[in-house]
This record gives sequence, structure tokens and C-alpha cells, in this order.
Amino acid sequence: MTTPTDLYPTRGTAEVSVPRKDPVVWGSPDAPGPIPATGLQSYERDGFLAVDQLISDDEVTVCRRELERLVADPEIRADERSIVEPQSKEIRSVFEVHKLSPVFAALVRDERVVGRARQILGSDVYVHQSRINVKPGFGAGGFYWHSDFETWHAEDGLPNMRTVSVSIALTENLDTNGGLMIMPGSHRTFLGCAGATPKDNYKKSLQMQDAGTPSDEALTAMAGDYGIKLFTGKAGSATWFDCNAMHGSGDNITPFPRSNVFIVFNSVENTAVEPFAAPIRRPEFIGARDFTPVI
Ligand code: 6CS
Ligand code: FE
Repeated sequence: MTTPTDLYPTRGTAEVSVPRKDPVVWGSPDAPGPIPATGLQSYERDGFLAVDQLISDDEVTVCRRELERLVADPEIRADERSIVEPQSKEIRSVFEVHKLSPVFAALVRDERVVGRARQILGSDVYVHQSRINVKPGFGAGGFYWHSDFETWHAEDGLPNMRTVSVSIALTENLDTNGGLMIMPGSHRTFLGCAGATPKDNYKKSLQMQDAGTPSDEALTAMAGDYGIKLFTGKAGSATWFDCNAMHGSGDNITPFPRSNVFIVFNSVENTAVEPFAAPIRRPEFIGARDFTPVI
């Protein structure tokens, strides 16, 4: 199979910005599903869609108990799918939770979740990545500014921008405890970053990203053009965002954890090929190679 053309060059010697070549909403505007047409329009415009209550309080309780069970399990802590905070060594993230947990496996298949992904991506979808982010507080680290697609293209080999993420809050996302920030509209420009991908980059990047990080100049220009929106919401709220939206989150020094479950749906028409800008593939628990559609 021939490698598709690299529409989004990145991790070369210089930072380069190119216009997005892909649609944002791949489905038809009147496609059936949980998102109303007005919601699809604002997702197209902004690169995100906030849902005040995606899952009920009772469902949040079940998910939060499941997160706590996973985090407390010594076998999970020893598993390579667990990433710890560099300072405190507390668990920062656990990947592939849709395989580790029947609770999160059911969430992935829930029509309120996968139905929205199919509507946006206009096709069947599979899970490219899932994780819980614990962000326990008292100094838990944030995630510096980045485009997820830049990494998923460079390191996981996703050819086109036909991927959507949902972050479902499992604790209240306050304006103080390191909530998600997105630059509205930034998804329409691809910023190719400077600097080659080191081998085994993921072992560091999941704690603190380096390769694929925009320059201060680029971030200053983008923040000036688009602004920055901070997402707050009660537990059970969710933010759907385009794979190329420039986003990040700050450290959490409050006592209030900012935990979420994060699921990445990719179109079955956009399956991963070889990395476009990395020496080797990342492990499958980060970038899936099982393209079985979610049913
Ligand atoms: O590298 C990745 O795939 C992950 N890193 C971040 C900071 N966001 C996207 C994804 O979870
Ligand atoms: Fe991200």
C-alpha cells in the first residue's frame, strides 16, 4: 500500500503554518444524531462543542469510582499504560481505559458518545486512544499548548483531520483547577512544528511534551487572532473538540482534582498508516492499530 501524501508537514527544521485541507464536520449538516444542526455549525466554526450534561450524576459516580479503582490497583500502576506525575509520582493518566474497564467500554459505545462522533466524522468510527486524566491537585502538571493532530499525524500516522476527542468531566472543572483551554477557530490552520521526533518520544511527551510544541511567536500570534476559551463545567459535562484545535491546560495547585475521561474517535476512512514524522510507531495503547468500528 502506498503511503498517502503528507498534507501536513511537521517536525522539520522550521515551523510552518498551512491552511487546513480537510473538512471539520464530515457528516452532512442534517445527519441524524444527538447533535442539532446548530451544534454542528458552531463546532465547524469554533472547533469545539460544549455539552452541559453528557452523562448523569449517577453515571459520573460510577465512572469516578471506576477511575479510583483503576488508580488504586497496583497492577494498573505497574502497567506501561499508566503515566505518573514527574514530581509526586501519583498517577497522571491511564491509557486504553476502554479495554481495561467495562465501565469505560460501555461509555464508548453509548449513543450519546459514539453517536456524536459518527455525526461529526460522517462515518463509522474506532477508538484511536482513550485515557483517564486524574490531575489530582496540589501541583499536578498541566498539558502545554499543542494540536493533538500534529502528534497523531507525526507519530501515529493519521493522514487526515478526521478525528474528534471528547473530554468528559468526572470532577467539577473550575476556573482554578487546571481546566481545558482551547483557542477558538485555531483548528483551521495547521502549525507544523520545528524539531525532529526523538526515538521513544512518548516516554517523555506524555508527562511533558517537547517535540511538536509551538513556538512562543506562533502561540502569541494565534492567541491574538483567536483568543483563549477556558472550559468550566460540572462533573458530567463534556467538551468535544477537533483534533487540530490548539489547546492545553494549566497545572492544578488547588485541592480540587480535575479528573476526566478522554476518548479519541477516528474515522474508519482515516486509519493510521506509518508515522509521517517519527522514526517508529508509538505503542498501540496510545495509537490504536485495531480499526474495528465501535458498534
Ligand atoms: O500524545 C498524545 O496522544 C496525547 N497527548 C496530549 C497532551 N493530548 C492528546 C493525547 O492524549
Ligand atoms: Fe491534547
